[in-house]
Amino acid sequence: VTSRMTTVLPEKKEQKIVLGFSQLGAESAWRMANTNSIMEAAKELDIELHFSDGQQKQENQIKAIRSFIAQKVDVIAFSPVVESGWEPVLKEAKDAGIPVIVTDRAVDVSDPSLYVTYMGSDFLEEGRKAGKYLLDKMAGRSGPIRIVELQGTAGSAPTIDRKRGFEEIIQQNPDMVITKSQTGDFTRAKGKEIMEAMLKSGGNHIDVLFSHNDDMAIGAIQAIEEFGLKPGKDIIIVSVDGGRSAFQYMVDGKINCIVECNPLLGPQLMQAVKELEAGRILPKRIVKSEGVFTQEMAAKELPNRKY
Ligand code: GYE
Repeated sequence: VTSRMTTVLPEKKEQKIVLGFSQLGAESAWRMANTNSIMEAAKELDIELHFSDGQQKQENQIKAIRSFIAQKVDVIAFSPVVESGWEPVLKEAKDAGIPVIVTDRAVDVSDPSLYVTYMGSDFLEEGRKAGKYLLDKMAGRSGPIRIVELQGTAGSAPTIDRKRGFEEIIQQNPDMVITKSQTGDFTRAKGKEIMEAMLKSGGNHIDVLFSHNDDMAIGAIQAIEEFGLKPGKDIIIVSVDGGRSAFQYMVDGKINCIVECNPLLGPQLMQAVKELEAGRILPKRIVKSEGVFTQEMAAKELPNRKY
């Protein structure tokens, strides 16, 4: 009887790969595009995605990763809100034999075997690109050039590296000084709030705003306009990311330069998941290649922006 039963059963179905993904939050246009890209790519490649939003809190992400381990998913991927503090939970994943892919933001761990690959942008280079633009833009201008900086989330890889890369380059012009630097947590609301405070304590002494992302730049633009100054003219604005709405601000002359950071990591991530499951070894670092856009190119590039 048993043998007859097996012959009528359907062919053994291919098991879907299960991916647990811990997203860090929903703080920016970049992040929303990143999440959509991951969800769409999973669907397209028929990967079962268990998605969790950490709401910009490391403890939530650690909980999510622990629950993926308990669920025995095939692969775990995550975008770490901050760089440090991941060793214990990554060790738990390793002990459970579940490979971990780090995506978008980097982790700072002493044991590199705790993850299989890190896939994302070169934030240090992004900071340098912003600095280089400013060096050229301000060449020949005398006197102090006073820069205010809106930093992203404290302790996050893009904040640490964009700041470092930017400072490394602007040092070449001793007239350039960062007069104020504060975190706006990568959000529009905080960008506005902090820019308002900076303007109140010395608005006419700000020449440049370097914002670690578009959302904070857009918030700051609102504050600058309400203060009665012209963004892009009275205050030169350099931002990072390159989403559609920021591009529109650049077309309108309110942002001077955007250093691109590409959030569309989904296809590459799912590709890596499939390769891992097929037993291949991945390169330890996969870098996204990105450009720099200025006002002169803004109108032409706008229709190409995917988010
Ligand atoms: O620049 C910012 C987002 O981690 C590269 O996070 C990402 C950054 C991006 O909130 O807009």
